[in-house]
Amino acid sequence: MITVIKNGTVVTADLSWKADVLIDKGRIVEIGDSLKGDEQLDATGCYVMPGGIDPHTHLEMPFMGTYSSDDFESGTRAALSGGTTMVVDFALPSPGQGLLDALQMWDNKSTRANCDYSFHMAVTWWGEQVFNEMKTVIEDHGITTFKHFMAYKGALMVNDDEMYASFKRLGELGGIAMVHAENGDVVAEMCAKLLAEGNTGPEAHAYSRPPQVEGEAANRAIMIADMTGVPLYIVHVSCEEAHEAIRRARAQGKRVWGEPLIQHLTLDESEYFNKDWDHAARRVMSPPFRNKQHQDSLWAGLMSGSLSVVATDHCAFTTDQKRFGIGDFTKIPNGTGGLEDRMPMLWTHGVETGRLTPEEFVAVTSTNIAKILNCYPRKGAIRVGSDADIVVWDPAKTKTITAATQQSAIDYNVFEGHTVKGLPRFTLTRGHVAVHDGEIRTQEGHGQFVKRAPGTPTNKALSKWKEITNPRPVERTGIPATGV
Ligand code: DUC
Ligand code: ZN
Ligand code: ZN
Ligand code: ZN
Repeated sequence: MITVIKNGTVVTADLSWKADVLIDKGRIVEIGDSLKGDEQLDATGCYVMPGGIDPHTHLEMPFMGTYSSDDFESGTRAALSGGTTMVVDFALPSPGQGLLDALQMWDNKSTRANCDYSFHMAVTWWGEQVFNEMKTVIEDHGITTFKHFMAYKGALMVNDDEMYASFKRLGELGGIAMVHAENGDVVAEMCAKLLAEGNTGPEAHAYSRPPQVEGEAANRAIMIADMTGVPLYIVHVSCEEAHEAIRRARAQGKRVWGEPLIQHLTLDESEYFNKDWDHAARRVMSPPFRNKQHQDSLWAGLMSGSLSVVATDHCAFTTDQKRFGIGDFTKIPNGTGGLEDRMPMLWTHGVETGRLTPEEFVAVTSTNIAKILNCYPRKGAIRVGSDADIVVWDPAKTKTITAATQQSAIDYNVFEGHTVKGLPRFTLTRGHVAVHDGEIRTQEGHGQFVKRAPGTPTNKALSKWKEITNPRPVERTGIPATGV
């Protein structure tokens, strides 16, 4: 069956023009005027854009004594409902577990996906097995991006020696290093002090992770990436301190990308104060929500290009799961959802406000991500030959976000009560119409794994460190005898 999207305006990261789009066997086969197909989707008044790619999700992830509650089925259904057609989830070995073993677990879970997906790998410990398996993961499995937790001490955190060794290996293999940038040692100290002083509520989570711990870690990771020649992607950039480090690095020619989340762009720290316990705990995530100045910094980063993409870090826990932390904020599972709302919230607060053009919206929600992760133009493009992962976006459609009608499996929504303008009329995943004018028609298991090749970007612009990495002993005479 040949599908045609008629009468819309195609919007890519470069330009917009009126055209019909013809789809056959899951791919875009023609873009032009007056095209005909067996199935016709009316895009009058709509933008025809590359489907969103969420580069950062945690579906059915074992974490903080429980599992995140959206799995690959509900998570990708939520994604498609909101115009996102690909997710990139983190395969997370527990410390001591092999990378390939963890990958097998993620392969098993992901068979239920409704849309295409890829994986990043997490490096939660370091040793010969990880060193060896990295090569297999990159070259045989097409997973080229490896995240390092600089926080979660005693659990997922890696130390600087481990991070240095891992970055070096990734640099040699053509991979990309990613970091969760927070100084885990300092966070652990602050948590212990806050608890000892009787600060047990969810607001103490925010006190325990100030912007400085994020800025410090971002700077440290940038320097280690520079020394090892590996490109660096910093996840969930939430504050000016981390953004400043990224701006400076990029201005110096370093290959560093920053990823803010839709939550940090639109919600602020007031969510933790003067609210009931459940309200605040449901918004506990790391890094925490910040004040308006930090939000302004993140928006400025998207507008100027110093921040490259927008993600969700979708990691959804129910209210009952959040209540594990009553009496001790350090036991509240960290994480918030956003997969269904990222595109409408960014359109509403970005494009409707005039901060972003529709083309820039496409860049930060899709095209830039596909390019950085090396799956462009199969993904992130409206182009002949590309996968027909498409969202037909109705800029006039509005709704008020509520958990009552969401696809996510949890019992609340951090954007509850927010009105959005700009929503999908149709979402297509490899040609299959998964959202049809508000009706969800997803197919469990339709999603396929997207393999990615290593090697395109490098972080080798600077030469200074290389001089130091070629150490030569100094020829000397007159060395004093030892032991005298
Ligand atoms: N932060 C969260 O809030 N949840 C999952 C992991 C993370 O880094
Ligand atoms: Zn993180
Ligand atoms: Zn995350
Ligand atoms: Zn179909």
